[in-house]
Amino acid sequence: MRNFRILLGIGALFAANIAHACKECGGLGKAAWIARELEPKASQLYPNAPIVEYSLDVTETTLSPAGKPVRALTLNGSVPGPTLRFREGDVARIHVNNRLANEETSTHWHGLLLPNLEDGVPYVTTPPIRAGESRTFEFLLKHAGTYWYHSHTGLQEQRGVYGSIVVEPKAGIPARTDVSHIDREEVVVLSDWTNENPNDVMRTLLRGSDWYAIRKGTAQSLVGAIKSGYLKDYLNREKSRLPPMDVSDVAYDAFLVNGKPRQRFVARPGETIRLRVINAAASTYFYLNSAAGPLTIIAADGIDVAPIHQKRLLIGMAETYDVLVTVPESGAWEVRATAQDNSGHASLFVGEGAENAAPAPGALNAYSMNVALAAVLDQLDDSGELTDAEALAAESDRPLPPYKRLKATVPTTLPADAPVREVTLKLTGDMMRYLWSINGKAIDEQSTIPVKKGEVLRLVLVNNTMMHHPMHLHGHFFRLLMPDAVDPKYAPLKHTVDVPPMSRRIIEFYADEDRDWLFHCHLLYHMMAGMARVFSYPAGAELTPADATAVATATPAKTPAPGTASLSKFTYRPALGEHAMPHTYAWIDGSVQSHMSMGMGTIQRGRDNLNLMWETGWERVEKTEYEIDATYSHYFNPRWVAFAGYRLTNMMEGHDAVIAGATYRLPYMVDFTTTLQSNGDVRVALAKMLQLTTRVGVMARAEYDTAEKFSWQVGASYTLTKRFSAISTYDSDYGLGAGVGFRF
Ligand SMILES: [Cu+2]
Repeated sequence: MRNFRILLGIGALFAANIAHACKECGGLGKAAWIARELEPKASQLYPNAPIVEYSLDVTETTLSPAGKPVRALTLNGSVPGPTLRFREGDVARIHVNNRLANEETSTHWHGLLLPNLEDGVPYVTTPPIRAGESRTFEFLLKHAGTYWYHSHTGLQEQRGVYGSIVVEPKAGIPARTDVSHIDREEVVVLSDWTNENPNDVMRTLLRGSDWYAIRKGTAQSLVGAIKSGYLKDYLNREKSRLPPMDVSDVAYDAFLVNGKPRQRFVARPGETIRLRVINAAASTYFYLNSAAGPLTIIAADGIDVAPIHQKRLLIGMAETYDVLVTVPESGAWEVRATAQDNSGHASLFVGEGAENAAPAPGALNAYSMNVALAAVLDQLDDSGELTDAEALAAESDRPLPPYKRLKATVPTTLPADAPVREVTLKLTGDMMRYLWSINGKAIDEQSTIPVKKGEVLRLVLVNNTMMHHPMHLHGHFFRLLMPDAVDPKYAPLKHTVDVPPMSRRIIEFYADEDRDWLFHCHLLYHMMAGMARVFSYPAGAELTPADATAVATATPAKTPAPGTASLSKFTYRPALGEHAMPHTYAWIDGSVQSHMSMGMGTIQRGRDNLNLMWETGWERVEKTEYEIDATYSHYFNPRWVAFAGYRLTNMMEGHDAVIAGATYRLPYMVDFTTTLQSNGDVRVALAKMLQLTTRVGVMARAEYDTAEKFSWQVGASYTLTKRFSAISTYDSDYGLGAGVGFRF
C-alpha cells in the first residue's frame, strides 16, 4: 500500500508538471478574438479591387500514391489541393470548409503578406476551423509570385493538406526579370508520402528509434565507418558526443510531384517552360535537376531574382523557386526531384517521346565531417564572386542552396534610420531525444520574442545540430545576408531559409506589422517537437478585451463579418494551442530471453517521462529475481537526465527503497548513471550502445552497487522489423540466453 502511494505521488508530480507547462501562453480571450473579427475585411478596405473567390473543402478520403490505400486528408478531393490563381491587386476571398468528422483544421497562406487575422495559424493569429464549420479568409494580393497554402494543425500537412498559389504581376507592369520568352508554365508541387499514420511517425521519432535510418540503410555504424574510410571522423564525432549527421528523419514510401511519383507535361521541342517549384514536403529536402541541362533560376520564394544557372538545386521545405527549362529536341526530358538522402525521387517528364533521364546525385557520405560541415567550408570559398558560367562549372555534385549567388532585381535595403537590433537564435536539439528547440527551449518553455514596430531585427541563426533546418518567418520577407555577398544592397528577399548543420545564416527584416507572427522550423516534426517562437509586437492600438466586449455587444448580430459566424461556438483555449502544448506519447521497449527479461515502459511529455523499468532473471538463481524501478525523469539537455522514484526488488542484497539519481553522457556516448537509495546504498553504472553494422547493435553495461557489488552485462541484437529484434545477452548473474526484443 505504501508503495502504491509513492507511485501515486510520482504520478501527481508529473501531472503538476504538465499543468505548469503552459503558464507562459497567456493568449487571447474570446472577446479579443471577436474584436479582431469585427475589423474591416479586405473587400471593405479595397472596394474597387476585383474579388477572386475560391472554396476549399477539407475532406477525408483514401488515396494510394505509394501503392497502398491509406487515409488521406484532401482539399477538394485531391492531393495536392487546387492551384489558386490571382493577379496582384486582387482581393482573395477563400472559403475553407472543414468537412472532417471530428478534427479541427486551419489554412496558412505561406509566403503572402496579409493581415494577421488571415495568416491562419490556429490560436496564434486565427481561430481554428472546427469540424463541420467554415471560415472565410480575405486579403489583398500585395505581390506576385509562386506561393502555397497548407494546414497548420497537427500533422495534417503530412496527410495531404497543401496546395499552390500563383499570383500574376499586375497587368501593364512589365515583369521585373528580363526573361525573354516563356511558352508555358507548370506548377510543380513536391511532397513526401508515408503509408504510416503520421502520429506513429512522430512516436517513432520521439522514441529515439533508429528504425527509419535502418530501413533506408543510412544508419551509421562502426563497420560502415571503416568501410567508407572515415573511422577517424566517426570516432571524433562520438568522442565529442555529437549524434550522427542526418539529412532526413523519416523513411518515406513515395516522393510526389503534383500528387504522383511520376508525371508528364506536354511541351514542344524548343519551348521554354517556367516551372513554379514548391517544396511542400513535411520533412524532405529535394535536389532538383533536369535532363535538359542546367536550370535557370528566375525567382526564389516568389520574388524575382537576377537569373542564374544551376545544375542541381537544393530546395528546403517550404521554399519555392521559379526555374526555366528549355526542351532541347524531341523526347521527354526528366526533371527530377531526388530526396536529399537519396532514398527516392519524383519525376516530371517534359516533352513527348523517348525518355531522357536526369542524372542522379552522387551518394551521400554521412561519415565525413567535411560533408557535415560543408556550409562552414562553403563560407570560406569565394564562389559568390564567380560569374554565372564559372559558378556553374565549379558546382559540386551535392550543392547547398545557391544563396550566395541569389541577387534581388531591385535594391532591398531597409529604412536607414531604423534602429537595428541583433538577436542570436541557436537551433538546438538532436535525434536521440527528439526535443527540438531554439536556444535550448521548446516553444512551450519560451514562447515569444518581443518585437518593436519600426525596428530592424537582425537574426543570427546558429545551427548547433547535425541536421538542416528550413526556418520560416510568417508575415514578413527577410533579407538574406550572405557574408561575402558581392552587393549587399541586392540581398535576396525570402520567407524561408535553409540553415545547414553546424553553420549560421544571418537574416534581417523591418518590423512593420502588428500582433503575433510564428517563426519556426518547417520540418513538420521539428516544429511539433518545439522548434518555434512567436515574434510578438506590443499590443498598442488594439482594443482591450473590455472594449471588445462592448463592441461585440453593441454591434448588431444580423450582418456578421465573414468568419464570425462560428464564433458563438468558439470557446477560448490558450494561445499557441497545440504549438505550445507538448503532446503525450507512450511506448514500451524490452526483451524476453531464455534466461531473463528487461525493458522499459514510458509515458513521455516534453522533457518529462514516467518510467517503469524492469529486470528479472531466472537462470542460475534459486528463485526468480526482479527489480522494478518506477521513476519520474526529467531531461535537461543531451548530457543530463535526472530521475527519482521507487524501487521494488527481491534480489538477495536488495531493498525496496526510494531512489534518486542522474545520468550523464560521457565522451564516446557512454552513459554514466549514479543512483542513491534511501537505505544508504549507492549504485554507479556505465553503459554503452554501439551500432556495429546497419542492423547489428551491441551493448555493454557494468555496475557497482554497495549492496550487490559488481555485475555486468553484454549483448547483441539484430533489428528484424520496426517492432522486433533478435537478441542475445550474457549477464554476470543469469548467464547466457537469447530471445526477442520488442518495441511498441
Ligand atoms: Cu528543424
